[in-house]
Amino acid sequence: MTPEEVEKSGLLAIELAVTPDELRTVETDVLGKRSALSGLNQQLGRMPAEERKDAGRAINAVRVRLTAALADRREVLEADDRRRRLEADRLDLTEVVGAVPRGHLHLVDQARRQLEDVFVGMGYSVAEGPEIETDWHNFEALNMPPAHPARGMWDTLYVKLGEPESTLLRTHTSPVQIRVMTSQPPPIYIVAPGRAYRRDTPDARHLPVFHQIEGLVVDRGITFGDMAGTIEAFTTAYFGPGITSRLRPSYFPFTEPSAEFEVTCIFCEGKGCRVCSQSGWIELGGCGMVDPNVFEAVGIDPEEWQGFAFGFGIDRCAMLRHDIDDIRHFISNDIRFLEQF
Ligand code: 2NL
Repeated sequence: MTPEEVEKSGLLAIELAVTPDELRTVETDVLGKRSALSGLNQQLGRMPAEERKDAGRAINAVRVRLTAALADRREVLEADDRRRRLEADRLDLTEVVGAVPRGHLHLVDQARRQLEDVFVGMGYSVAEGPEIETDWHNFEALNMPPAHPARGMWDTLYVKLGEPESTLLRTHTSPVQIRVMTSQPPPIYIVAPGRAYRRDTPDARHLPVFHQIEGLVVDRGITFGDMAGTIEAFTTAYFGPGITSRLRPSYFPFTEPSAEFEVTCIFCEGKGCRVCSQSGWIELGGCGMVDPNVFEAVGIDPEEWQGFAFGFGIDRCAMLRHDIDDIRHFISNDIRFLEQF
């Protein structure tokens, strides 16, 4: 083979290699010890001296060009190879995977927070206390001595601890207010939201565990009018404009005078319907001026301080606002119900 032929076939082989691996084999074939090029070099020795120089230069030039061609081809093939690997490894960051599904607060907790917000907006603080209580905090301090007939208003769940019937699950959140009054001086503006317990058989309107929020104000010169205005303000803030409140006389051992408060029926907006028995009003909770006996029990002078208190069910509030017909939905753990709110 002539140097030109060696070059031509070498360049062709280089061009035909399609991977860096193949090119390495071609390199050995084209430039290695057993290559045609090396063969030409070996022939040099048998040449006449005057031809040897030119022939040697020609062979060397072929080696230089083949080496350059190999380097060029290697660069192209390695770039190709890199691009293919990157393409295969690429993370598609544009892929839409959707939001991670998140839960949310139970409707009763949402209602509790909204009610807290309404009262905090009126300058109240939120107070908390234990759910297991003493008879004194739950009953006696609230003007219900042992054997008082009013205790029959609550079906109490007792805890087997200490003297019989001395420890119980609180039947309302009033003991929280008793604790606040025995631990800090007036003026007091608080709401006490939380769980309360009664020995009830579950039905559409009752559960043995329910949620209550009670409010307590103790200050100088507090009147029944302040109470009515506070209840009116909270009703409109929570249920919306157009919903107002009214009071009707009632009885509680811990308030005197006492009242029940009602709100405009949210289903018929006061026109009268089946839900409100055509009255246009729905009963929500109770309220009244703190009985002087309660103040005496906690060591507050009823001549100097006056106050009002009120209480209502958080569950019932949420049921009214969202048209829920059975309190047991709240604890049935049916995700289809819970997800609606
Ligand atoms: C109702 C009625 C009421 C109170 C709760 C109260 C608390 C203290 C002193 C006096 Cl420490 N009163 N709380 C007063 C009147 C009514 O709740 O129907 N709740 C669901």
